[in-house]
Order: sequence, then C-alpha cells, then structure tokens
Amino acid sequence: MTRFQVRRKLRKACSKAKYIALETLSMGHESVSHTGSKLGFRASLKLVGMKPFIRALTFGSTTVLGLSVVAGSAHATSFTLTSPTSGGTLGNGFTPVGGIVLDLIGQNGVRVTTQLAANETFVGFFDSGTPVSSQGNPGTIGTQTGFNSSVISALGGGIKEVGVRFSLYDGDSASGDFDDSNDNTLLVNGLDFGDWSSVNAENTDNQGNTGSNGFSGGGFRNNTLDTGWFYSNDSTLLSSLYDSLVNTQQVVYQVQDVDPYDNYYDFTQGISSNLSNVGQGPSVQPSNPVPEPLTILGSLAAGSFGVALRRKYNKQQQKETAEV
Ligand SMILES: [Ca+2]
Ligand SMILES: [Ca+2]
Ligand SMILES: [Ca+2]
Ligand SMILES: [Ca+2]
Repeated sequence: MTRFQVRRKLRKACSKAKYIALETLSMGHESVSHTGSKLGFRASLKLVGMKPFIRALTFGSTTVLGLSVVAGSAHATSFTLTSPTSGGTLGNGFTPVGGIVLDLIGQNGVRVTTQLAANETFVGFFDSGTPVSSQGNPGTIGTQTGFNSSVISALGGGIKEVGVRFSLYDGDSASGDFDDSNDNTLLVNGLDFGDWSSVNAENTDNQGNTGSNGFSGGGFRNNTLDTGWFYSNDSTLLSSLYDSLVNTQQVVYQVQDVDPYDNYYDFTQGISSNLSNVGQGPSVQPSNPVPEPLTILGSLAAGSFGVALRRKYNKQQQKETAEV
C-alpha cells in the first residue's frame, strides 16, 4: 500500500467514525450491532467499550474539559465554572477565576450569561478608591452593560433563576473576620442578593486551579483568593430584577456594608493578569450546547482506526521488505 492510499483510507475512516459516533450516541444499543456489521467485530467492541466513557464525558466531565481549555490546566476546579442554576456548567470563554459572572435563566428556560472583567471593577476603600463615582455605601463594584432589547426579550418575559459569581482576595467576610455575619450584602440593581458571609467560596491559585485552603464554608476569607456563587430563584426578587433590566438595560453590582469604609477591595488581586482582563457582554446561550463530546468521540474513534491502519501499513511494509 502506498502512503497516498494509507492517507486516503485514514480520511475515509475518520469521516466514517464521526458519522457512526453520532449514530451511536443518538440511537443507543441497536446501532452498535449495526455498526458492528459495517466496521467489523473489533471496531464495534471498541465503540461498546467507549460508550460509558463518552457518557461520562458528556454528563460528568464537560466542566473539566471546559476548564482545561480556559485555564490550560488539569487541576482546575469545577466549582467555579459550574453555576448553581439549572444551566450548570458555563459555556466557553468564561474564566475559572476573576471578574463578575452573571447567569440568568429566563421564564422560558433560555439562558443568558455575561462576565464583567475583573479590571473593570472598583479598587480601594469605598470612601477613597477608584473610580470616584463608585464610592459610597452602598459602593459600586462594577456595572455590566449591554442588556439590549433582543437579549432581554430572549428571557421570555421574566427570570426564573440567577447565579452571580465573583472572586475576591482578602474579602474579610468569613467567620471571625471583621466583616463577617451579615456585614456585607450584595446588591444587584439595588436589590438584596444576600449576605457575603453565607456564600460558600473556594480558594484557588491565580489561574483558577484548586487552592490549598479549600472551601470557606461561608464568606470570602482574610488574605485568601476566594471565588463564590450567589443564587436566587425568589420569584418576587427576580421579577423586580427583570423590571430593572428592562428599565436600565444594565446590571449594577454593589456592596452594602453595615460598618462601611473599613474593608479594602481589589477584584484583580491574586488573579493572573491574563484572566483579569477577560469579559464578555450578555449573550443568549444555545439551548443544547453539547457538541464537543461528539467531536471528541469522532477523534477518538478516528484515532483508533488510524492506529489499526498504521499497524496494517507497517505489517505490509515489513512483508514487502521481507519479500525484497
Ligand atoms: Ca464589620
Ligand atoms: Ca484582611
Ligand atoms: Ca465593614
Ligand atoms: Ca479586605
């Protein structure tokens, strides 16, 4: 067999494997025996063996896959990239740490997500930091713009669930810190989204990999980089939030402090500079965003065919050499 022929066979095997992968996933067991007749016993065994693995990829480890793309690391935590809303894992482009992530689930189940870059937020004490216009109590952490009428109308007339994630170094709101137990409250468009001390937060390194300090169990800790999710499905609160979106087309994140101006905030501190400038405007997410595992199955299947073909090619070569 010439190299050209091998390459052509490989290409054919690739497209076949991809097609079969799609079928196998959509049709279940019956298609395996069907593909078995087409591809031979060994190939069908491979696909059978792969099915549970692919399931795991689809439902269990999509987060890990997403993380390795974003953070470029195998140790990235799934906690920060998994929203507490029914939407679950964030789509591509979200950093595992840093910035303010907003995850909205509309009345119709449609998901809208956005991330305000960390370096677009307030820095300092709220009586002296910058930008000056954000000072005060409540103080403005940052503002997410871009909620135009098409994004808002995608939500189907209301909001069912909201998740808000931010990362903060030295938050001082965990148990025993000077701003613990109800001192700091998150306001979103002026609405109460909860006490910072009751939000579980996870320590990470500057790229979003699991940190040595684990979970706080509540609050953003002293001298620690912590990332936590706020969540609400309170229909009254979310109805007010929806109205505020319609009226202002933006989301203003603020902190209300019971004893203000004692806490220093820098939402870029401890976060790698390549992550602190990453943000994206509000966008409507596709309803069924799981194409990656299929592509992966295609590549895996194609890979194993490739190996088989290469073996065949090598054998042929050996035979030809022996014949010479
Ligand atoms: Ca305090
Ligand atoms: Ca501190
Ligand atoms: Ca305080
Ligand atoms: Ca602080």
